[in-house]
Amino acid sequence: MTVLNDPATLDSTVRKAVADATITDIHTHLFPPSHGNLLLWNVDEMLTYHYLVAELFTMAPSGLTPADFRKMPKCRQADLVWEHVLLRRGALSEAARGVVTTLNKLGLDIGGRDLAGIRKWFAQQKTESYLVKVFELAGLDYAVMTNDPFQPAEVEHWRAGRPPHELLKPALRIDTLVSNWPAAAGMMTAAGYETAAMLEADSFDEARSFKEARRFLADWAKKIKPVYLAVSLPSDFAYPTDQPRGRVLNNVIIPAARELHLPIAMMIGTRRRANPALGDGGDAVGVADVSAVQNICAENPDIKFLVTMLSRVNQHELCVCARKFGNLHLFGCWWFCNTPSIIEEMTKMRLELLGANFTANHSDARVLDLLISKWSHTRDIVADVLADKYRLLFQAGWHPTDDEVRRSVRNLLGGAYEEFPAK
Ligand code: FIX
Ligand code: ZN
Repeated sequence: MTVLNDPATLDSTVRKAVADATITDIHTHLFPPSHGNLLLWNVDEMLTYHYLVAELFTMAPSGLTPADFRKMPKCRQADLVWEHVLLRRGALSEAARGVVTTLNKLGLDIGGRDLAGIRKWFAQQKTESYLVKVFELAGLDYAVMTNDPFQPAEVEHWRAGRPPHELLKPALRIDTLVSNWPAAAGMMTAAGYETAAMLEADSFDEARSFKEARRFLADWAKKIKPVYLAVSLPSDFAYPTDQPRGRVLNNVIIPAARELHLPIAMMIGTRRRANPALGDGGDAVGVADVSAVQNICAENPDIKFLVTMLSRVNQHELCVCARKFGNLHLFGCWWFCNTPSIIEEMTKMRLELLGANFTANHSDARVLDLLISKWSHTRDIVADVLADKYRLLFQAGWHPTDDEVRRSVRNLLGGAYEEFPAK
């Protein structure tokens, strides 16, 4: 343990601690290689990431429709993004820079703009060893997946009962159960659980359906061993509420979390399908009501909630809310907030209001390779923000030790998340 007695050493120690820190990525959409083509990787997958497809349609030739685009082979889709978003408009968006950073850190000559050569390099990679290489370059110990028991393509892979992958931990995603009961009931019934298609408040059928839905979650938890239950919620999410969503939360999700000793991750603020033609890229953001988070935390003090919100507007109120509830852990700069200016602002504000007791970011990566750029960009911002906070602390008279610095850095990048369930 060394006390850092001069500002220059403190600055370099902070920056090195962030650069060297092992990161735990607590929310992604990645899959193990055993899930076959559900694991997306390579340059064409990066170029057709839905963030970039949405950008393409803000600048594409007017004759190109999303429906025509979807019918094209992936490499043709990637060509269009490459041409319009990167070459013609100069790759200035965060999503475009992500592809550039990733290729550069993989050692490819992106400056040469040789897409054919880059494709050749990817064609030579083998999935398993490439996955390990990407995790090493990004500096991750493991990433948490999004595993949806209501997606038949995913269920099929879990049925095969293959051993877990050491770099990827499961999270049980329950959006359908929470927000589309009729669809969830149909699938649970088909899988042998006695769930009525329509909910009728306080009826015998409802009580039995909820019991069966809890059994469904318990069976899935046993099968995949998730680290948390996860749900995304729209910007009009309210709690408490008599709506079916409120009854499912109170009678299925919260009791299941209690029984299974699992935190509930809530990602709040979507406006799904604002432009359905764009698929995943067609979702938008709305300002949500933080009192829903406050109420759910207050009413369920024994349940741990991991929360992120999509609207920048909600971030300050959410930080204040997290100061009031030890069962609330803030994580990530979600989706449209995962841009340098907003990550910087959110990380500063969270540090000022919460200390090093939140998770600065998650990647949300759907394409494996993008772990590299998403974490490289986040590391740079966290290093700048922390270096400045430590400078001010030093000026105030506190001389941190190198151990203290490393501990705070790790807390922001996965340590606080790992400690949260046991708190
Ligand atoms: O709901 C979610 O988990 C979102 O992160 C995704 O649905 C979204 O499409 C995404 O990829 C955001 O980064
Ligand atoms: Zn996500």
